[in-house]
Amino acid sequence: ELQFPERLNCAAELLDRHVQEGRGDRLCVQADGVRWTYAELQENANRIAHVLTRDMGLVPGNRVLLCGPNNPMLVASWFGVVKAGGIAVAAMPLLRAKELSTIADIARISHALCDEALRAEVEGAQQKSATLKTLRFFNGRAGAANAADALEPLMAQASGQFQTVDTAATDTCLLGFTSGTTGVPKATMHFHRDVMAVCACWPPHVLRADADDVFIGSPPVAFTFGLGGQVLFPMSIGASMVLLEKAGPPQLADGIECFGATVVFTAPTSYRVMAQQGERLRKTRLRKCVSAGEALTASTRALWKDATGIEIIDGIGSTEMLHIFISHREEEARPGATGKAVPGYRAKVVDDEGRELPPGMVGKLAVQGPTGCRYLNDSRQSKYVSQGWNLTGDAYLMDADGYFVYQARTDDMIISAGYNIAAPEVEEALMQHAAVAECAVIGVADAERGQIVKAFVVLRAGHAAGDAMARELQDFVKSTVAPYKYPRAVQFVNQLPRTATGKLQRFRLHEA
Ligand code: 3SK
Repeated sequence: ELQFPERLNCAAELLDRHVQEGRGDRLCVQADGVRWTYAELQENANRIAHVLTRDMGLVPGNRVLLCGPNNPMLVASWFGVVKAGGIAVAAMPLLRAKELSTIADIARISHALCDEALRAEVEGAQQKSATLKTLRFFNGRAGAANAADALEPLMAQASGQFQTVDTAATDTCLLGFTSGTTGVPKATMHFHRDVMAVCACWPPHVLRADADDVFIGSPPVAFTFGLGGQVLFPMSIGASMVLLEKAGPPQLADGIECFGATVVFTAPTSYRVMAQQGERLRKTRLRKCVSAGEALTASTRALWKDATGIEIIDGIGSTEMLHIFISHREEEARPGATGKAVPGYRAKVVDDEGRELPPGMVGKLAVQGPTGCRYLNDSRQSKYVSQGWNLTGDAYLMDADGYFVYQARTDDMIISAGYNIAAPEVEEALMQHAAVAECAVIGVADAERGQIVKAFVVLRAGHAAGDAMARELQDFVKSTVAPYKYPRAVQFVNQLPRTATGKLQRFRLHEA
């Protein structure tokens, strides 16, 4: 059982503590043209905290929109807000004005610190929002840097010393928005103590990085996978982070090499593409590779291991739980399984009534631990938390050794003529075909079978869509998995609908 003092500010723990304990000159943040020590990040965060309280009228408990690609000023702003006792609400950098104003109104956001690159969308959001009033922009180039609402000139007039606000361990410090795979965004509240709890569970027990590690990754800091993996976890051990504004597979591979990164956080899709650069990556300092955000198939795990020699550390987390709750150490990897409950968490598979199912049976994943779902004013809370357990929306089975094996999202289980068919299993089968670049499988209504399996397929260059290819893929699936699972309908598409975090939006395929 984790114990935290009643008074706790996670920014004091993750940032101030290093400076106070003599580690201020250790490298903390790297990005293109930037190298900040812990003391420099603290000084920037302190100046921002002054601007927020002195110039922008922030009082503890106010919610602050943070908007920008992953860069040092975004991270300094996050710490500035939390040091000032505010609540950080980081938004995905690709969101448009309408989506930002929805978030602002759901979370009653009053202030915003945003990258100049996103000015138009943020100003558009302010016009639509009932609550968002006070904006400042950072990273303005040339003329914009002198604008009246530019952050840096105000920071230059502020002290680099700031007494971090004394907060309760149970005060909210961040609101994480779910990425909207189902449409309407939900805000999840997390306390200072939750931030420290996720730093105390998965990183020391599973990741086992050390202070000399250099963390890098692709998820935006606005996604709690990215916030934890690229900011909170390195800082909890005095290690350093590399922030990439663009982190597609080519930039991520370049970043790993150029910055000497040793720990990477990204999603399976990115590992599949980067595997083509295995020879080059074998010559870098990379030693730990974490995958989450979508299910890691056994074939992607094997592809990466063959290419780089590194066993991926798989995991599943959720914005509701803040970070990863099922995972495994690299030496305990079991291809096809996500792993076991992370120390500190408990997990089980339950039926529709919440009764625990025996090993081998597919049901709903239920999780309990030091973090959990607290939706802000949302009736969906009672759907996510039932009998004290968080129901993540994933269908899993637990094997006899306690490994959890992903089946599908609970809404991705296709029931066709009485057969339970997990969409990801059919996707994995299709992905083995040389012509398939990407695919997604859903169930669609069918008068005869209740539902049939339908595949949306993006073909690799050089392969032609058409009936002959559809038949070839159907026969191929029949030859690799139980024939009843084959896609009776195949639609060829140019791309699949994904959220800004790269998650497949299946509900949009149902509309296609
Ligand atoms: O597995 C995920 O998608 C996830 C979501 C939020 C935070 C962390 C993780 C790994």
